[in-house]
Amino acid sequence: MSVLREIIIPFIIGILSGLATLWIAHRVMGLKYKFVVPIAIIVFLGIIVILPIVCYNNKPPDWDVVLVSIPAGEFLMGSSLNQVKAFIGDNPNQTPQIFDDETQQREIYLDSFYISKYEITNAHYGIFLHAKTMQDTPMSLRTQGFNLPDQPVVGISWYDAVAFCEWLSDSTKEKYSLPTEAQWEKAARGTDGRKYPWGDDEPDTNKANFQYQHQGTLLVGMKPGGTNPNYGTMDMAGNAAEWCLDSYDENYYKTSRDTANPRGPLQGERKVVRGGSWRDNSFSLRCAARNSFPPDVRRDIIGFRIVKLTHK
Ligand SMILES: [Ca+2]
Repeated sequence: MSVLREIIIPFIIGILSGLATLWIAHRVMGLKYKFVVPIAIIVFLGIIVILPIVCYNNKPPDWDVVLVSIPAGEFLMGSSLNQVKAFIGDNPNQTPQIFDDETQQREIYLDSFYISKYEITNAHYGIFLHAKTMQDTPMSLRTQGFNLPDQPVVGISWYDAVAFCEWLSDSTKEKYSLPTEAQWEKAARGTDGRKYPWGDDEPDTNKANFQYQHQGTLLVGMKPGGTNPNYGTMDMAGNAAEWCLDSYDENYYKTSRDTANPRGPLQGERKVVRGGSWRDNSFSLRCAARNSFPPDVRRDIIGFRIVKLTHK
């Protein structure tokens, strides 16, 4: 909250407007004080209440989030059994069961949408905090090593991320949201069911911030080798893991019959988190890998990105 612009400036303008009203009504129009004073008070109160709402709260933010377009059409969602066999290979630590929630693979249609090219940053979240004074300051804005403006915001709950999208929608009169699990997966892997955003090669230091390569997040967009070549999305693998809109159901990929714009279960104790983080190994960075957390947790590994819907 800005005391200057939401209290002091409206107060000064209110006083001046009230005095001007008093002077015009009494000296110019010749009205008696018993009529003029209540009018001046009403003008003063109206200014200090209405001015912050009209001039500030509904003002679209100074917004620089880069959005990329994801065209309408089908994509391969989930992992096929052949892919799972290939993933396991000769690794004795991996069994088919650990891939259970991401099989089976199916073709899914999505309407077109926009998604943020990068994770939402501390700078973006700071604009939101400035407007929404009841929101808690997240861990990444309080902690050295995480608090640069262009690092992703982390340490925010699913509810915080949803509140951010609702505020942005109100401010811009556009429809913003967290990505559904299907939107996130298509934006990460394109249409051909690849393993990682860039293809099937294993991640390295040019492609992703992962597996404690750094002791925290990096500025967004620092891993050009990890760019999705179809859409230009970056950091879909690693850096901050990302909240999705959907509730998590471990059987959803097996049981769902939705083949167009799936939304996941409406109820659930956990929300989907995708993409892996700076702490995770390559297993969690795969585009089809599914993770989940209770919606109220705030972890230093979880941030989010946003989608803008092209239809209301
Ligand atoms: Ca990420």
